[in-house]
Amino acid sequence: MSNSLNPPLRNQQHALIQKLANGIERIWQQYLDLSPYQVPDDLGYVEGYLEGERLVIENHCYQTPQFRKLHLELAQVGKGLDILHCVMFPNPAYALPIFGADIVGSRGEKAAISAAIADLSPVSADRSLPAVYQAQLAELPPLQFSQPRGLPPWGDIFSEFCLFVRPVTAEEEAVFLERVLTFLTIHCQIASTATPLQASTEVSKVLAGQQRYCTMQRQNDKTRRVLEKSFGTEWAERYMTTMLFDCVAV
Ligand code: BLA
Repeated sequence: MSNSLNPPLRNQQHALIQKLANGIERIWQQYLDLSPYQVPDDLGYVEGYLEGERLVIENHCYQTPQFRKLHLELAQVGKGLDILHCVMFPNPAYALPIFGADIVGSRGEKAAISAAIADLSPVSADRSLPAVYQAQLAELPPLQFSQPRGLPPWGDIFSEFCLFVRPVTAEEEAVFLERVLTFLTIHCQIASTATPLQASTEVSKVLAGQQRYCTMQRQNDKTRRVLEKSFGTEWAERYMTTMLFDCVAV
């Protein structure tokens, strides 16, 4: 993981983002057999300026036998807005949910996280999680946040365990962090012993579920607008379809 030895962006980001990024990579290394993943040409590290707002994006990608692509992205807009984006795309031969997380926050005097979301999202046709996930997630104690947030219309891809909040104290940030790392640990433990599907009809169903997830995520206008402001419409579309939410054809 040579690029995590010298992470220029990470060290400047909101503390919650730094902690989550480090925690994600630690758990990936602990449970998964990571290999390098070839990021599309020119999309590993990108900077854009278009409307005067500087956007810097740093991508960290890996693959494993169970995961087609592990993607951790750190981004910074202007001087103040920090973003963490993480998605684990399973190899479609494994009937595994999609782990996803997004944190959007500002730094400095008025440091605040406006959105913190994490989920293990189902991809099966009936939109339920595999029984082993359902059982382990249902065991976790329910959490209380003072400012829970409502999902946008495309958010029906998320599970009943989805955490979407505006954490307003250091304690709420810590509770969010801990729960996300618990989701991730459960996921990596289950995935690392999962067996692949044999029937191609089953694999096609998983792909269709992953495709639906990507189609819905690409409808996030808030993400799209940030990318468009610095890189333009075409680039934003390409980035959302090839880097953030790319999907193999069914
Ligand atoms: C919200 N995502 C947002 C917001 C911004 C971004 C600016 C609005 C913050 C707010 O409402 O307070 C921006 N997120 C980005 C950018 C990138 C990014 C620019 O990842 C990448 C360069 N988004 C994801 C993933 C999930 C996700 C994996 O990328 C969930 C697993 C969710 N982000 C998500 C949701 C919202 C959001 C649900 C709120 C959208 C809304 O309220 O309309």
